[in-house]
Amino acid sequence: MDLAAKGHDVVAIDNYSRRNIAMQTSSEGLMSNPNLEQRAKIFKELSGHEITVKIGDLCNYKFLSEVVTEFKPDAIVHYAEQPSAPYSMKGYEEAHFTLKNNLEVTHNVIWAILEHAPDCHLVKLGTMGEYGTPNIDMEEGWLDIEHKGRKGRFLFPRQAGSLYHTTKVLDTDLLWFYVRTYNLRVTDLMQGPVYGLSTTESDLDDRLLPNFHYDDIFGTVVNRFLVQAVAGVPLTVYGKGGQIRGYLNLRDTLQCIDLACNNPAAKGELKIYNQLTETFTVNQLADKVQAAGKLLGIDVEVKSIPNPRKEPEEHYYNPIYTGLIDLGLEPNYMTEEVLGHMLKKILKYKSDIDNYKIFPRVSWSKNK
Ligand code: USQ
Repeated sequence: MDLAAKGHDVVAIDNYSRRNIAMQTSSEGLMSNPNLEQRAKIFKELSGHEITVKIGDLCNYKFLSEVVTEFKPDAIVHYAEQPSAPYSMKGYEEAHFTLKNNLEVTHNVIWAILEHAPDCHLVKLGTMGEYGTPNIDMEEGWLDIEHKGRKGRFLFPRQAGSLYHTTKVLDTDLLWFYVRTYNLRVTDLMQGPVYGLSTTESDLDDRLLPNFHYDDIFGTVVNRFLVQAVAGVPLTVYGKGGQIRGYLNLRDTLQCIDLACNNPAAKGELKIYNQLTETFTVNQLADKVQAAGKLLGIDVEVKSIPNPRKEPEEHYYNPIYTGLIDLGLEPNYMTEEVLGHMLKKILKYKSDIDNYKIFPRVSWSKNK
């Protein structure tokens, strides 16, 4: 919707994979969303902008080839992956699906570009989680190394903390291989956990709201904490709560996609940006949500629970994230006002909150 509103011709492809997984795992979002075709229709009625919708699976190379051949895109924004770390750690079936789906889709997108739209720029959603939590500064994708008196430039070392994050590491390797071998043009966005529940376009009508998850499978931590605050459930800090990540507002993800599309990589170039606007520990997030709640008269409790994940709970974390700012990103920071605005919106849907979805149902250690 954001790209269409900016005057681009947009085709949106979906196979409802996340909706299906959400249904199978009782992880549906707080607000029920009409399907993509209905949303495109609502958006057209309200804004006048047309979005072409294709329902199909990008693992089906024939389907993808037909869309790319017909549309001849200047850019493909590739979000078509199973995005949940907990889901990928649930058991064999979930791990296998995540690995197969994420790599196959990425490989198919690469080949559809090579065969049918060789000048097309691929904007690929990666994740900050590819780097893990190294004890050195996280550069934007690349690291200059001096070894035994010689120098070289390499992909920054990656050591992910879930199978989902590992598929993104494998994606990066695939992309880099095809970039240097077949002159593909790629921008890989290393995104941190996103929070937020509205954008300029979704503000037109609640039926255009993004999928707002607060469950342990698809919900990211800030969204989860805000719903927990409204539900009167103590905020679920995993372990010591010293885990640091780089966060960004949903609105800023749209800016980043726009900036990436408008500043395409050259042929044979892999651009990598660290996509975050500020870093916090989980404890700091809990404090922020507590403070925002207080302003609205909501008494928010915080409680550490055993960490279902295998991750360092106290660690060094210093990502570099100047690339997108240099291109013009204007961050929307996690202020009390922003969190308060979200809380007010969630309050409207308070009676729909299902506490069963809140507590962790997947452990990194016991389901393998
Ligand atoms: N956490 C809690 N309590 C909760 C939920 C999470 O303490 O109730 C902690 C987690 O243990 C973790 C941190 O908060 O240390 C962030 O967790 P998250 O669930 O918000 O994010 P994560 O699982 O890492 O994944 C999300 C997206 C994923 C994206 C990633 C960016 O689901 O698609 O790739 O954020 S990053 O984390 O930088 O890898």
